[in-house]
Amino acid sequence: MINDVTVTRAISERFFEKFQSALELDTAIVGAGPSGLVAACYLARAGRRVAVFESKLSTGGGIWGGGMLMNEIVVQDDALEILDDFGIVHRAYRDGYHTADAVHTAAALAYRATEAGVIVLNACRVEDVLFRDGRITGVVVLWSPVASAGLHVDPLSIGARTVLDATGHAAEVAHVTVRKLDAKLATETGGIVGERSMWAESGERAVIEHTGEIFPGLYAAGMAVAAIHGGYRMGPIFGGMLISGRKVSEIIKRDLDGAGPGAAGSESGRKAVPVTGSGRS
Ligand code: 48H
Repeated sequence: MINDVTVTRAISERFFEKFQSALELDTAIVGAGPSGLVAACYLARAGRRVAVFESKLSTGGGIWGGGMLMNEIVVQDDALEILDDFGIVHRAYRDGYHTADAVHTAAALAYRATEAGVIVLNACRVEDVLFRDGRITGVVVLWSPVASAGLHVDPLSIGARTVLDATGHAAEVAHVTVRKLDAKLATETGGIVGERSMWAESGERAVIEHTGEIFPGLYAAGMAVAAIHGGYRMGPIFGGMLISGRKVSEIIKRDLDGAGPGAAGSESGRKAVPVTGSGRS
């Protein structure tokens, strides 16, 4: 016999267990695209407490549609070990080029990340950051349907020792950090340089190279890196996104352990210039 109220009780109790365990994190990841899910999975496998906040209902970001809605993705040699690590089936195409089914890839990334213990809060939009003593110390969230309905509802705060902007082309966390805190980022100009046109070879290289901390406590991976640092776009080749996700997980792990230049929880400012004032976010 099924009791309808028990179903409601089960969902609400289990959901709030999950939500409560996401209130104080080692890493808050904004965006459940390929770079965010790969970073989340490796951090969780290394024992870190990680949650991913995704404004859409589905995870996977830009993977599902492959290129122009042809649902295959291309991956280069360097990223094959990540595909293998996630159990993603791939096929050799020509020298150095491999393909994978986009739906299978999106599903496998979400499966492996959640299997590793990553909490995913979907339909949950990050609209602001927490800022204390010169560092980003968390994110401010609101349910996406509430945000898009324009309801006057206050958001809630999530504490995190490190925050990852994996929001893709929009680089939303970096934008809010610059806009609201007058922050100087660790970029060539100190601001958000803006994404350039299509040039896959250069774009992939630059995304991987510039993946890392952009402001104390705030890191960027994936397409957000191209937007922040002024890299070229690369179309539906996804190796750079996966490698960028893995690279940022290594950097964050090092910083959480206190071994890196931007040691999480410390006040070191790395290349970024801390904003003045005591914080107003
Ligand atoms: C919560 C948010 C918010 C927010 C956005 O776009 P993505 O797939 O990101 P990446 O960087 O992992 O992968 C990029 C890739 O998909 C791509 O677009 C490529 C390779 N393009 C090349 C080209 O030339 O165009 O995923 C980002 C995710 C999405 O699911 C968004 O919904 C989500 O972030 N998101 N989630 N709060 N404020 N903003």
